[in-house]
Amino acid sequence: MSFKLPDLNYDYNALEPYIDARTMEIHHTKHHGGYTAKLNDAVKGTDLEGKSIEDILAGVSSASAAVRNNGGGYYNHNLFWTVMAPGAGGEPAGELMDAIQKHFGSFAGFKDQFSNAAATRFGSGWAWLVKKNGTLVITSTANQDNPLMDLSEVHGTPILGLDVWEHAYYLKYQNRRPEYIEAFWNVVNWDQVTKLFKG
Ligand code: MN3
Repeated sequence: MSFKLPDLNYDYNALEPYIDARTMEIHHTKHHGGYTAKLNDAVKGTDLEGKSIEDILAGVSSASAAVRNNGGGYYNHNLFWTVMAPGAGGEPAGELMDAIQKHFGSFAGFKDQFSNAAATRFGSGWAWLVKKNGTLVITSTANQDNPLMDLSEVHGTPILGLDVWEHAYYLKYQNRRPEYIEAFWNVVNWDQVTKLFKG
């Protein structure tokens, strides 16, 4: 049993004009594909072989840097592709919206805080909306770390993630990360985020 690069639920051009097809194709096939292959190499022949990615990340502090970086990269992109969809965006409803309003004051307040976490993450990393002990928390991590990792400052279940590595936006937005972040809100798949929130 080895980790497999998942197919996307939509075409590479489906998130245009917000995220361009060329970026999506390279990001999925080369970057995510690379993390997947390197993760398989890194666990091969070790006691991590055959474990779920969640189990590996939960104990990643005692694993190699290759497992941390590529295991994080594998998991993070699996999540990322599913929390975006064509014709999505807008606002969540129901329980998730109630929780967002409760913890962040308003949906606009939540968006501001999340966007700020994404914009101010220095260098490469991710912004996250995390479910933690029945509350919602916004955080960001460096490189391919994530809140499932035992070494993460904020530990919990990520339900929305935004990749702010330059490879995620540079072809279309160059150095304009805030424009990419603003565009992201047009493709957020709130149905999937709600599913993860309830799960
Ligand atoms: Mn990436």
